[in-house]
This record gives sequence, structure tokens and C-alpha cells, in this order.
Amino acid sequence: EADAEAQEKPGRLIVISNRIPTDEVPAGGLVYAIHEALNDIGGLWIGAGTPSDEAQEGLTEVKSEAYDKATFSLSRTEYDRYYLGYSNSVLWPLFHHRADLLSVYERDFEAYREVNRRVARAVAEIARPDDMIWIQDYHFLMLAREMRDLGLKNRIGLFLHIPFPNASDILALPQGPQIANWLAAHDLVGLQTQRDVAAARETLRRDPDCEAMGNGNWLFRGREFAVLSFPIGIDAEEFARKAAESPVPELQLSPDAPLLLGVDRLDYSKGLVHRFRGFGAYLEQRSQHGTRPTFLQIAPVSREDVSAYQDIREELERAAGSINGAYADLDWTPIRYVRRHVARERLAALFRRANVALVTPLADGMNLVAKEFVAAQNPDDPGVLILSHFAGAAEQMQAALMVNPFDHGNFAHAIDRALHMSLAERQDRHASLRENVFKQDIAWWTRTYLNRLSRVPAYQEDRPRD
Ligand code: ADQ
Repeated sequence: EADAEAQEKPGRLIVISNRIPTDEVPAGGLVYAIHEALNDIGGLWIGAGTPSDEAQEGLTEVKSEAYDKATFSLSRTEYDRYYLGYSNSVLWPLFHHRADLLSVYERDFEAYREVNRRVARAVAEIARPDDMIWIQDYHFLMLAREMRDLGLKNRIGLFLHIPFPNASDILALPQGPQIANWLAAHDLVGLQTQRDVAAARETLRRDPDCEAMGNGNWLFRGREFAVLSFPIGIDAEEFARKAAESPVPELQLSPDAPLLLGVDRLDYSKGLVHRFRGFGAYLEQRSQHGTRPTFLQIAPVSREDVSAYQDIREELERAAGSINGAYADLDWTPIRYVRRHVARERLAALFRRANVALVTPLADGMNLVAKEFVAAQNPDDPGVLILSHFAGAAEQMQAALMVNPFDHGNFAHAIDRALHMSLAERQDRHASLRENVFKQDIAWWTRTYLNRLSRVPAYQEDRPRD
């Protein structure tokens, strides 16, 4: 009887992500969405604590109002190996189709496994049977498996924010053969796109323990799990409001000078060097008498301690220097490259001012900048989104001007077309993009994912194949 009662009480939501926000109300994006979900359902948000000399077991509570927050502990060595190492020098490049950038060290994987195990033990200590557990991203790919090994039978979901790798790239990973086993420990694996679901299908199919049931459902050693796409969105209303209300930062451009804008973390997956060269190709072929566009790229450094990130930074500076060297004039700098983080309000206003957004990653889970640009634009006189086929956002945003970022000629042509597009065509394209960005927003995403996870039937044990 007591059991039946416990079943009826809706469980808490336990979210695990590498980072948890320090502000009481996070500024925007994904963390805000999770904050809202936790506010609604109640529960606990777990993330990494500040690295220290030695890692401790268990969780440390963080003061917070509406729901609980806690950190797990990491040693400095683990930070180097689990975070900078396995997560960001192995999984990140591999999942972004850059197997050439892998630095695989056994000790990095050992630290990754140790951190995943420690978090699993900490969650097992505090989880109640009816709690829903929602794991975020590639830092915790084996966490659910570790939790199952400790006997947790809760509903467990994963959302992977980055692309799912090709089955052949996974062969470059020593732990590649275990991926299906890791994924199958969840009840629900959420991916950004149909393309990712297809890539996952390819990997799962190769595993002799996995059997496809159709509709995204799989059997792994007799236990069911699902792999489905849930394209993440933005808080479109809020971003549009910010964009309309915030003053545009002083750019020292004449008011009618065309502005092209790029906003990205400095990361090799974002295709910044290709973008600079594509803009260079446009400058080369444009007529000398036309307007002189300025391309403003905002790209704050990230993951500076990983060497691939230092390389990309130098390469980018060289590319900007050589293009500006060739085309700049006394009163015109074609590429402006800003490495600073820009406050959200200012960013929103810049998005609204821009005539063209260049969102041209070589690989990207979704890319929220594409959606932010659309939300920020004035529907009566909207700018043009130039979007790479390789952004996850491409699946929902076909009304953008689609480009192949590897093809400079194609890139140059798209910029030319964007700068000369008629008002009617801009409005048509924007209206269609806008509808999707506002409908499938961040609230839609959390709602859809958590509804699906909460409908998962009660846990069945794995059983050996007969
Ligand atoms: P990211 O790789 O960080 O996210 P993205 O989706 O573009 O990529 O989100 C970046 C966010 O940071 C945007 O909200 C953007 O406005 C903001 N930002 C970028 N540069 C900034 C700057 N200079 N100043 C201020 N803000 C800046 C990962 C995946 C993506 C996936 C998201 C969400 O790599 O593919 O879309 O998670 O799932």
C-alpha cells in the first residue's frame, strides 16, 4: 500500500550537466530552460564543482532558492583528463567529424570513467525510485550505464547537444564498441536531428546485442530504449523583445552600410576560417563600385587549454589579416574580428541591426545563433540568414540561404545574393523561418522531451539474449 502511494506522487527531476549556472536566474538559453523545468517540477541540478587537490565522494549542496543545486567534486588532474582530455580532446572532435584531431590517452578515459562512476554513486545515494534523471551531453556518456550497474531503475534520459558521429568515425575511438551499451542504459536518448538519429541507427545496427523495433525503439539484450530527435530551440519571445528594446552598440558604420554578422565560440567546428575565406572570395569578385560591406565576427576564445583551440585562433588571425591587407581602405575595414564576450542585450540588438548572418559551421549539433538571428529581425524589413548544410538547424531552416562552407565560390555567391535580395523574398523566407523558431522554442523542447521520458514504461532488467 505504501508503495502504491509512493508511485502516485510525481517524482522529482534530477538534471546532471557539466556546468550549472551560478546566478539565481540564469540569463538565457539552455540553462534557463532547465531552470524553468526544475522550477515547475521541482528537483535537483547537479554539475561539476571547482577543481581541487583531491576529489571527494558525494555531493556538495549549493545555496539556491526554488530547487536544489549540488556539485560533484573533481580533482585538478581529473579536470585535465576528464574535461580537457577525454571530453574535449577526444569526444568533441570525434563527434564533430574531426577524427584527425583526436588525442587518445588511456589515462584520460580512466579519469572520464572515474568521474562518471563517482557521479553515479552520488546520484544512487540520493535518488528516489520515482525521480526522473536527465543527463546532459557528452561529458556523461557512460553515466547511465554506471547507474544501472549500481541498481538504479529510474527513468533515465540523455540529451546529446552535439552531432552523433558516423559509425566509421567511432572506429577511431578505443571505447567505440561500448557506445551502444552506454546508450542502451538510458530509457530515452534525445538527439538534435533526424540526421543524428540516422547516424546512431547505423552504430546501433552494428551491435549484435541491439535489435531495431522501428519508430526509434530498440531492444538491447531484451530491454527497450528509444532514440529520437528533439531539436532544441531558443526563448524566441524573450530574445525578440531584447532585440527590439536594446540600443544598438556604436559600430562607427554609416547607417546604410551593409553589416554581415557572425557570432560563435572560437571553435574549429564553427568553420570560421572557411567563413573568412568565403567572404574574401566575395570581396574578390564583387564590383568595385558597389557598397562596401563590413563583416563583424564576434568569437570569444573557449577551451584555451586545448592545443587545437590555440591553433585555430592563430589561423583565424592570419586569415583576417591577409584579407584586410588585400582589401581595406582608409575608411573601410572589411573584416572586424572581436574576441570579447558580448552581453546578451547588446548581442540581440546587433543581431537586429545585421543585414546578413553568417552561420556556417562545418559541424554543429543545432546552432542557436541561427535561431537568435531570426527571432531578432524586424519582420517588416528582415535580414538574410546564410546557413550551412552542416548545422543541425538546417533541418528546420531550409528557408535560409543554404551554403556549402567548403566551397568558396558558393559562399561568395550566397553573400552576393543575400546583399541584393528583394524585400519580398526576404519577407517570405523570414516568415517561414520565424514560424518554426517561435513554435519549436525552448519551452516546447523541454516539454516534449520530458513528456516522452515520463511516459516510459517501468524498468525491465537487461536479460541475456536467448
Ligand atoms: P555551442 O557550441 O555553444 O552549443 P550555439 O548553439 O551556437 O553553440 O550556442 C552558443 C550560444 O552562446 C548562443 O546563445 C550565442 O548567442 C552565445 N554566444 C556566442 N558567442 C557569444 C559572444 N561573443 N558573446 C555572448 N554570447 C555569445 C552546444 C552545441 C550546439 C547546440 C547547443 C544547444 O555545440 O550545436 O545548438 O549546444 O544544444
